[in-house]
Amino acid sequence: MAKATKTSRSSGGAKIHEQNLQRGSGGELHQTTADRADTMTTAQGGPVADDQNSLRVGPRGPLVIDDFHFREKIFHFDHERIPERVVHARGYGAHGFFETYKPLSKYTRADFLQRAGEKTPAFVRFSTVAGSKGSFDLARDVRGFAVKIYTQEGNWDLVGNNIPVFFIQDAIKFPDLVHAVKEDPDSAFPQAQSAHDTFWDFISLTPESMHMIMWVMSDRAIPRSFRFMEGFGVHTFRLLNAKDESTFVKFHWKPKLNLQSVAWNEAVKINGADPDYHRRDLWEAIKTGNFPEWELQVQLFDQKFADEFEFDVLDPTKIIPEEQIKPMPIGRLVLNRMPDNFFAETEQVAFMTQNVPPGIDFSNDPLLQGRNFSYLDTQLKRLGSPNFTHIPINAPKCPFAHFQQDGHMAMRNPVGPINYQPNSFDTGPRESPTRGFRAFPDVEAGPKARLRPESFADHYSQARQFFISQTEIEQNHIAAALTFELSKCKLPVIRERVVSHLLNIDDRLAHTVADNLGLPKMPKPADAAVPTRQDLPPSPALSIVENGPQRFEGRKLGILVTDGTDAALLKAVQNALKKAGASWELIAPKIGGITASDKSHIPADQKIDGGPSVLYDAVALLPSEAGMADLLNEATARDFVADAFSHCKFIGYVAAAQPLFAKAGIDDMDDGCIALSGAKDVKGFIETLGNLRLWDREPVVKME
Ligand code: HDE
Repeated sequence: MAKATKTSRSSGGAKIHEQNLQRGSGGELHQTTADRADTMTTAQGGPVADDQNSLRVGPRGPLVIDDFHFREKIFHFDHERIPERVVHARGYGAHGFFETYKPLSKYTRADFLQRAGEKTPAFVRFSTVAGSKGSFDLARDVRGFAVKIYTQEGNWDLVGNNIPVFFIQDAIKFPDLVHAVKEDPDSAFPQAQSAHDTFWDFISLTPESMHMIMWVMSDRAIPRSFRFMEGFGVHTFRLLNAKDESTFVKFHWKPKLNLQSVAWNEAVKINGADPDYHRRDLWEAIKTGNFPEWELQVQLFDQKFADEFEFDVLDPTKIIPEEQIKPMPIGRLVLNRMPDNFFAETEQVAFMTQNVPPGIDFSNDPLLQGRNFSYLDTQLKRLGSPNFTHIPINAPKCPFAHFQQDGHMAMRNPVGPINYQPNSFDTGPRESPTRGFRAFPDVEAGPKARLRPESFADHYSQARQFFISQTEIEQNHIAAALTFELSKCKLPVIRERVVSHLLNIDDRLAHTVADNLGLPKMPKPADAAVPTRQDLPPSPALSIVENGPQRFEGRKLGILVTDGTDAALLKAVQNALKKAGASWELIAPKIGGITASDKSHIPADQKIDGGPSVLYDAVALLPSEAGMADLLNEATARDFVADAFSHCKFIGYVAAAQPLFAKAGIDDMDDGCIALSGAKDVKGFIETLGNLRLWDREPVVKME
């Protein structure tokens, strides 16, 4: 029989006596004999003597049920998860502030928009829509762009996306759309992707989705980073001033660092190399003090414009082109702090379209109205109590007072006997007709029926306008994305039906896709309730390439180094990047780093197979001759260069690196391959990187 012992074993096998344990600075476990102020306790506050061994009968006997510490610990662990969001499950948030540029009193009485320079705390959560919480970041998908601004008149939640239109015109279709795009109920796949039958079946039977489809098949759906994408409130809202006069408004967030997306071939590889690519990007930017920033711009218009506009301003599948109403900047959003705890803040944050301060009101957009109904339910389901507003991330940061009470997890409870009003005791809060929220007193009348307005009937004209607003490169990407997605559909009828819609958008696009799919014969154009307008002019604001940055600021260079790398050149590149507000990573054959030409030891950020070039906006190859000889036979080194070239990236290189191009199958080194013969070449190289890609190379490499 084994003897009972008063000792336990740590994972390293060392014997540790029944005493408090402490971690040393190197992580080693120390034994301490003194009692500590921070003694571990149970959730009830009882001090814990042993957190390593459960209570049992004899050393090899059964556990006993009066081990309340074990029971409580495991019970709590078993309940750590809350339901993930039905949509937008994978997300990442950050704190910051909104700063008002100038008083907007003419249009709104919203308090936080009255004083120039006023800063209001904010929290933002970016997300993908279709994938579950643990899915990868670079799915082809819409990105959520949900902003909570903690105003002195309550929280304003602008729960938007990075695409200004939506798939459907009526909220009642939302469950169908989401069921269709998410994994099939029997197989439970595919995860986080739209390239499958059920999604395209639904889409092909829902012509109102065609405008959105153009956006989702464009590079907008594979952004390089949250920092380089726009955000949109999507719906038309109202602003109401002190006289309750209404102005219609559409909200847009414009990234200070301009727009940038990756290519599909990159996205696929990034998902393998770093599934947390977008999270890491935001984390690193904020942690290194490079605070992402967006300008809030508004498109303002009155009833007269709404009546005269080609489309219905209540239709969420339509935009108002920026060339038609120029967006006006009204403030900026800066993200400057990561949450201390992901669960407490990012997972528990509860956005609701219903959260508007006095001075911001809804329009009758049926999608917005449906959302206003939905978001409260979802929070109750997910957070489990009507008291989810007591959680710090959701609580208003202004004084608040009401008579709501009790319920699960009630943290703020009325004091004293009065929990109603009116009351005779002059106790507790009262309504304020002047300060309080007032809805726009619109006059509504009509038959009570399930209707879709005629003014929502044009499903193709703006889809066409989006397509013709793209550069040729971007148009090719749309055709390639459609081809890729439809090639994953097993049912030929679905492919044909989608092409029949494309015929109503752009003839050349439809034929290219049909040809790429190997469609046996061209289908007839889909029946359209309204013929596609051919007269809508291109809107340059819709192209990413036309609205890209002119500088490398905020971007990252991947620098390949080996033992013997020219230390002076490396320093020059690093200094120039610092000056340009850009960052870099050093990629080396071993993670331990390299010994540079000046014999200095330089640690690496990535071993070469952990730092493929898809993770960087551009690359520099700075190996020594000896280092290159070793790398030449490594597949990862060849891929590093081959991918950078195929993705139209700029490649700086020293003479020693030249053989790698041939090994990577690149015979024709073009203008995007820039020789770095010494520090004098560095300035020009970094300036060129501002173009991000050498688009002229596209026809050669066909990176779509
Ligand atoms: Fe959402 N949406 N949605 N949505 N949505 C949710 O709320 C819903 C729609 C958007 O980071 C859910 O808290 C309906 C459009 C974002 O926490 C849920 C309809 C737009 C987020 C919900 C829509 C959005 C959500 C799931 C059809 C862009 C993530 C979890 C009318 C303007 C917020 C949750 C975050 C989340 C319902 C359509 C944006 C189920 C019924 C259009 C950014 O309530």
